[in-house]
Amino acid sequence: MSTYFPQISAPIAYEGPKSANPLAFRWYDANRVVRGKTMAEHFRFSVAFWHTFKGSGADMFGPAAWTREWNTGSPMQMAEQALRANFEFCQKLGAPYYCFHDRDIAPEGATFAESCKNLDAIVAQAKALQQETGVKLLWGTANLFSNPRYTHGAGTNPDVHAFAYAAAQVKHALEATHELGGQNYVFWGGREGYETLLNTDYKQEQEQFARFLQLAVDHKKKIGFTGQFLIEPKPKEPTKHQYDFDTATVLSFLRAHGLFEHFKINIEANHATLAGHTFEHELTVAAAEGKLGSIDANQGDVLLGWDTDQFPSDLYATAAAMTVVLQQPGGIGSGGFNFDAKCRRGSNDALDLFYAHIGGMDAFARGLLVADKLIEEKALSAFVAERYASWKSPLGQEILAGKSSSDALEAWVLEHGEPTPKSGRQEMLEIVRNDYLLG
Ligand code: XLS
Ligand code: NI
Ligand code: NI
Repeated sequence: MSTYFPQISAPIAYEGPKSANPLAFRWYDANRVVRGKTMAEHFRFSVAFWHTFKGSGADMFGPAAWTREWNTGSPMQMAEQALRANFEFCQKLGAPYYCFHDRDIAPEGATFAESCKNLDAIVAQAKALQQETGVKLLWGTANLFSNPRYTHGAGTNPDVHAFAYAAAQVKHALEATHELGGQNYVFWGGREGYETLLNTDYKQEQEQFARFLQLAVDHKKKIGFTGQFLIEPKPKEPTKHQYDFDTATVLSFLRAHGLFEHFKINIEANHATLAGHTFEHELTVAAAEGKLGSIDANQGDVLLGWDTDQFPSDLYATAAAMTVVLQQPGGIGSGGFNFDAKCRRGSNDALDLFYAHIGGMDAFARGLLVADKLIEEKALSAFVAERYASWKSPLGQEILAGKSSSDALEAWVLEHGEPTPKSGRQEMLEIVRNDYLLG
C-alpha cells in the first residue's frame, strides 16, 4: 500500500494520561473494559471521508488552502487515491469505521448513469480495501445538496423531476452501502427546507418528504439491507429553515407519517447547539424513546453561530453525552461516533488530521470514564431520584397509572393545602460534577 502518512510509522498507541506525546492516546485504550464493554465497542469511532479526505481548508473568504498528496490527477485517480489514504489513515489511527457521501468517494459524472458507474467502480475498490485492512463502513449517505439541481431541495423540491433524481440517487447510494456491509444509512436533509414561505407550500413539501423516506424504506426491504436508517436533524444551514429541525421535530414527523418504526436519530453536537439546545439535550430526547441511533461527534464554537464542525474537546459535553449513551440500553448499539469534523483552515498539515482525531477520541474516552464513575456512584442520580420521590407515593402512583381524576385531585388539594418547593441544588450539583471531571 502506498503511504500518504509517512510521518506515522506505527499505529497510534495508548500511552496513558502521563504521556507527553501528542501522537499517542492518553485516555482512549481500545481494549480497556468499562461497564462490561471495551472502549472500542462503546465508541465504534468513525472517520468522516468528506472532511478528512476532501476537506481543503476552503471557506467563504478563500479557496483551498491545503495540499494533499492524494488530490492529484484525474477525478477518478483522485478518488482512488483518497480512498487508499482513508484506509491507511483509519488503520494508523485505530478507527474501526469510516463514513461517506456517494459524491465524496466518487466524482459526479456527466450523466446519472456515469455517476453510478463511477460510484460502482470505487465501491468495488473500497470493498477490497475493507477486506484487506479490516476497516468497516459505519454508514453511507447520498449528497443531495451540492449539485445545483438540488438548489430547491431534494425530497422537498417543488419539481417532481428533481425529486425523482434524488430518489434514484438514494437508491444507488443505499445499494452501495449495502454492498459494503454498511451498518447504517443516514438521511441528512441538506436542503430540505425553505428560504421563504412566499414561494413555499409547506404542507405539500412535508408530504413529499414522507413519500421520499417511504421509498427508501421500501427499497431497503427489497434489497434486504438490514442496517439501521438514521435521520440527522439540523435546524438551518444551508437553508434558512430546515424541516428536520431537531430530534423532537423529527420524531413527531416520523410518527405523523407512519415512519416511526423505521428510523432512529443520528445526533450531531453542532446541530444541537445550532437548534438552541445542548448536545446532551438532543441525546436525552432521542434516548428517552430508544431512538438514539448514532452520533456525529463534533462541536461548535460559542462565539460563532454556525456549524463550525470542530473536533470535540469539551470534556463537560463529552462527559454529559456519555452519561446519556451509557444509560441507553445497549449504548450506541449498531451506530457509532463519527467525527463529522474538520481542522481549522490554519491547521494545514496532514499531521493535523491525526492530532484532531486523537484529541477527539481522547475527549470522548475521558468523558466515558467520568460518566461511568458518576453513574456507578450515583453522584447525580441519587439526588434526581430523591427529587421525584413523591411520585412513588400512593397519589403519584395513581396519577401515573391513569387512575386519578380532576375531581379526586381537587379533593386532595383541598385537604393538603400548599406544596413547598424544595431546592433544586443546581450549584451544589455543579460542584459535584466538577469534582468528577477533575478528579
Ligand atoms: C452537515 C451534515 C452532514 C451529514 C451527512 O451539516 O452534518 O455532514 O452528517 O450528510
Ligand atoms: Ni453530520
Ligand atoms: Ni453538520
